[in-house]
Amino acid sequence: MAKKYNVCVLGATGMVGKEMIKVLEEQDFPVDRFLPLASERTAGSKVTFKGKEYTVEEAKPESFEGIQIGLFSAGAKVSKVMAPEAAKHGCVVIDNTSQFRMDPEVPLIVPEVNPQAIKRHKGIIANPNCSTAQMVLPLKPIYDAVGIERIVVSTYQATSGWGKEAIAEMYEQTEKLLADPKAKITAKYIFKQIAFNCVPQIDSFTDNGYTKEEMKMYNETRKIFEDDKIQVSATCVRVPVAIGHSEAVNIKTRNKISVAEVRKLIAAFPTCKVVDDPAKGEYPTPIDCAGKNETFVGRIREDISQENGLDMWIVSDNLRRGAALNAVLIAERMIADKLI
Ligand code: L14
Repeated sequence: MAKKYNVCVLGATGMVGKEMIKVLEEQDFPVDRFLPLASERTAGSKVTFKGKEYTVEEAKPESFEGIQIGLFSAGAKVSKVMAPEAAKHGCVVIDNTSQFRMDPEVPLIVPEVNPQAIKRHKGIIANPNCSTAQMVLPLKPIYDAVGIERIVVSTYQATSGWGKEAIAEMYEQTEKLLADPKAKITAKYIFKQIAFNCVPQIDSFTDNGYTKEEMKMYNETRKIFEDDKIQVSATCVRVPVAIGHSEAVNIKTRNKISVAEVRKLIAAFPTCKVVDDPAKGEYPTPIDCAGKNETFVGRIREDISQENGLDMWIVSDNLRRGAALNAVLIAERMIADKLI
């Protein structure tokens, strides 16, 4: 009999937490005991796992007794307190918040890209930022084949990244403006009006003029590729899309590679899919990618402005690829590699 594991999902009532539960079911993850946890605010609500209803319990240090795997997505502040507590109880935490990503003691993992780093964990493993995760996937085979010196990326990020309140805000503003184009809009969760607009700010600003989200892409890409020479300049933009982040990515490779070769490499890379047929008008959009596990790549072309330059368009379901699925794939990888 294959081994089964006691698994908790902390943040079980949030968008990513719910997605984690769905992905555990879909992947038929070997769950023995299932424990949904949340902060005090949403504890007591119900979730369903494999047809059975569970009451979400409030996370306390002793909640992790006997739990082997913890998928955390209840915010950085909760992870800061609870992840070390869980680790103390022998629970391996796969943390989806930004709390530990750049901690040198904590591996930052996209399982198809840097699985070798998982074994260095000391109880906590970090899931990267969603925009970074979907970008490094199709870039990995190019990186391995010809090297990448620099990445310039602009993101078009869905409102779900900022939580269910942000999605609701987008629809409310849209309805209000459809009813009355002159309606006064006051932004609440997203920094500016998001309906019929785009907002070049995700997370707060840092001293160098980049936002935290943009600096996450810089720092996390370098950590995942274990390469502090790779240069990354990101502009992260919120767009009125519910699910699915898109990215216009420009790279400069060390050696030359043809577009045909890039298409072949990405198509052969696990969980990546090339949707790229300009003659037929085929390329991925977030609507096509929502609910899917793959990272979709289109618009692959040679950059006419520089030597060894390539442009491409990368789209993925931010709640899945960038969060829930990545976490479950890390756990699966640990089982396959007998690390748990
Ligand atoms: O760092 O699209 O994990 O709002 C994930 C969602 C950052 C913001 C993270 C978004 C967050 C992102």
